[in-house]
Amino acid sequence: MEQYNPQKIEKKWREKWIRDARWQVDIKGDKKPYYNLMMFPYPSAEGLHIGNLYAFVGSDIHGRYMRQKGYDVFEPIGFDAFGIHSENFALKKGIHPRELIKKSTDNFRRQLEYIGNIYSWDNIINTTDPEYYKWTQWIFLKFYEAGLAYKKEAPVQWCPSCKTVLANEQVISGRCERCDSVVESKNLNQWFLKITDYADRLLENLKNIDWSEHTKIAQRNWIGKSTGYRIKFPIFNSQFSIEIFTTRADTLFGATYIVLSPKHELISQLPITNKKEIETYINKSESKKQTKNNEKTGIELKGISAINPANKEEIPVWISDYVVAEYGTGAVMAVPAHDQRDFEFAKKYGLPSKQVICQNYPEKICPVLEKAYEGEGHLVGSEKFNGISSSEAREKIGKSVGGIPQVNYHLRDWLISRQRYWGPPIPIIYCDNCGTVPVAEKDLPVLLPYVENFQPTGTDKSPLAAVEEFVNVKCPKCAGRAKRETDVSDTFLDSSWYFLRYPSSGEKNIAWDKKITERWLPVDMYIGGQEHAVLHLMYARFITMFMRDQKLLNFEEPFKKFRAHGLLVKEGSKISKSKGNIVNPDELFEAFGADTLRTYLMFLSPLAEGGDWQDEGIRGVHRFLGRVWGLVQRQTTPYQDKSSTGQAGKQPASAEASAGRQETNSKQNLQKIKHQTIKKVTEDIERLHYNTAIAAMMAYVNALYENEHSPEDIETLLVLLAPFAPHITEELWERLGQKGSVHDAVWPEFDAKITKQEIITVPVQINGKLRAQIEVENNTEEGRLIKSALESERIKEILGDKKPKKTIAVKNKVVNLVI
Ligand code: ANZ
Ligand code: ZN
Repeated sequence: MEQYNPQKIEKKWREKWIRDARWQVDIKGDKKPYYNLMMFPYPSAEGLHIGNLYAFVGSDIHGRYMRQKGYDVFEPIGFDAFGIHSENFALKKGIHPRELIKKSTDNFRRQLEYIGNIYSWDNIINTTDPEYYKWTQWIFLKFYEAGLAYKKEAPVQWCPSCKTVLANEQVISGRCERCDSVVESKNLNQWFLKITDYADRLLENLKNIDWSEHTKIAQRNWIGKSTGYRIKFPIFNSQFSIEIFTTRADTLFGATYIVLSPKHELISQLPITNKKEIETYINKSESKKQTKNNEKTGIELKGISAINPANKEEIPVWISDYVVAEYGTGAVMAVPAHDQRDFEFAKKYGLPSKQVICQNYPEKICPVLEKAYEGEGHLVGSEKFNGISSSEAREKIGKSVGGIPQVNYHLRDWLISRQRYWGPPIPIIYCDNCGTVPVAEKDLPVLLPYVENFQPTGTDKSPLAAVEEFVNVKCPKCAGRAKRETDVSDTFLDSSWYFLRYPSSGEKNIAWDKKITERWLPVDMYIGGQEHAVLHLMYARFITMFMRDQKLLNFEEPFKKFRAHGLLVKEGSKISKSKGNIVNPDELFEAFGADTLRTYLMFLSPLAEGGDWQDEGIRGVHRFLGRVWGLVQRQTTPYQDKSSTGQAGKQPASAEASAGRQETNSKQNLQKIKHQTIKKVTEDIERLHYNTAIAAMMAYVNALYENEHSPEDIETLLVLLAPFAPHITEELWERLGQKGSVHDAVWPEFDAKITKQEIITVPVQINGKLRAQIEVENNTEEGRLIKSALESERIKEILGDKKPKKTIAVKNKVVNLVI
């Protein structure tokens, strides 16, 4: 019998599929468009990470399934090739990023072709291609024209070793994600996009999109809407007052001191008596590196006091860097009894605390607090508000002191400028006469010049600032001497709109074609990493909403459905070079073939949970595909051959009399298993539980070996398995003499009458005595049997709170409990 040789058959189909542009959709003509998107990779020089493949295959199986369900599935791929990853790597290797990227993308493409996904290769994009970043710059201009792109001085996180500004997510516990240096704070002039204008819409729309719940929660938290009051605390004996923002106006009577951010502008104006000390503290806190240590420090502003507007008491004023300058009003009223940060601060500096919320009110005995009580309750120590519930008191107290209702968001404007080389230049020109002038659309792209020296300068200027031919330009307005902006935009901008470009990737004169976009977008299914739950997905939603407002799109949510996949790890730890546990896809293609790799990756666990790679495990899946191969071999080779394999089909002569009956039984049994398999595989693919879908197909293959079967029974298997193992199934389909392709075969339906589970009765014994009967589905697993037994009312009654010492179950027969 011919052995399963994945290298041979995969090569044959791979080459044919590339030659025929097999998976290319007809962008302008397809009738049942389905846009299946996966997060595009950053093409690293090391080649595709096995974790990329995990995600891509997970997405591809969904795409292939939808294809077999009759949709025209558009599954594009591209390269997110600008940015600091590529640039830093280029610096390390001393190779220009442009050369490096060329090599990396070629290698990536080769590997991506190997894996056998249904990519529409004609629509490939690369963010470093001027044909692409021309439109990234155009998007910036749209924001600029709308007044939503602006420049301001802002404190940024600065890595002294990478000599660059870092985005928040590049800072892990105060250190640079890449080089582990302690991050510093620095004031630089930066470009921002005004995403905060969209905060409420970004929040509200979450209700109407079908996304993984934890992704929505992450978005909600990032937006961080909070409602409260702005309340003024007059400074005793002066014309000044300090305005604070609080979400807990109900605790106003418990405010025992005020804390300002060290950057608060009032500090310099107040009649403070310890100015020197204060200055020292402020300087220290400004230069202080952000460290993991979050011990709060502070200092009192001597010579002044504030008046609590609720009870007119005089209270001290402090400064501390636990109060963020950019949030609320940059000042807080401290309520140590009901806010843990204030509690710790008060304890450290011996400041007073007063309890005003009591959690067990009617008794009127409030427990002494060992830490802040942050929950709800009823008011005490609050004069005429005593006894009111805390939720009700917020508004009553807030209003009584003239507080102004205020909604705040934690969301900040999006900082998009980078003082680096490897990105699209921001299309702005500075003219002495005309000021800031945007580059005209017809002059796009502003090409990124090829420079030998792309090293970061270590100053607040990008390497582009040293390129005279780039910097010096004529002003588009007055034709006078002017200079270009030398910052480039961040990669998050590149990736915030790539899905809009894919279907229109061939369009020269427009970012996206209206008709094409209406046909394919919004994206039907987006699968990607949970690590992008916040920034990338938020930015993509923002861009889409903005473009809708510009009347350039007719929808405002880009991704109808989003599912986060889990991480692939190896024996429990992250797969990384530094851990020395790299899994090299090329070696696996070589040893087992793409089909085995695909199926094994998906066999590990449900896609959302991520998987734990075990080197040994892949062999089992390889054997499974070998068995599928063997089935067709038996089918297509003459009868005598079959018996020599010693498998089904062999009939001992003495059993001839009962053979007929057995055969019908066997056939009925197989039909049932077949329909159950169709049902299981279909439902599991829909919820991305590919692992159990594969397990069901394994069981079905066993059943095919054990039971009399027809060629159609094998065909069903091939159609179900096709999304997982596209090459072997295509080969076997052909060998079964089928016309056409297994990938065009319609997804099978199951017969609900056949799949219906039979209910049986199983006795439950306690210490060997029959005590109850439970009704369960035929073939219920042992674990489930025991669970059902323990849940039965009768057994619960007998056991009381006793726990059985031992539980034994025999499938379809009996449950035994020993107490
Ligand atoms: C008094 C109080 C009493 C507070 C209490 C909480 C509990 P969110 O939900 O994040 O909006 N706060 C206000 N501005 C701040 C700033 N610039 N830096 C640090 N903290 C600030 O939180 C709002 C709460 O955080 C506010 O309500 C304020 O403390 C604090 F029992 O006011 B609260
Ligand atoms: Zn000018």
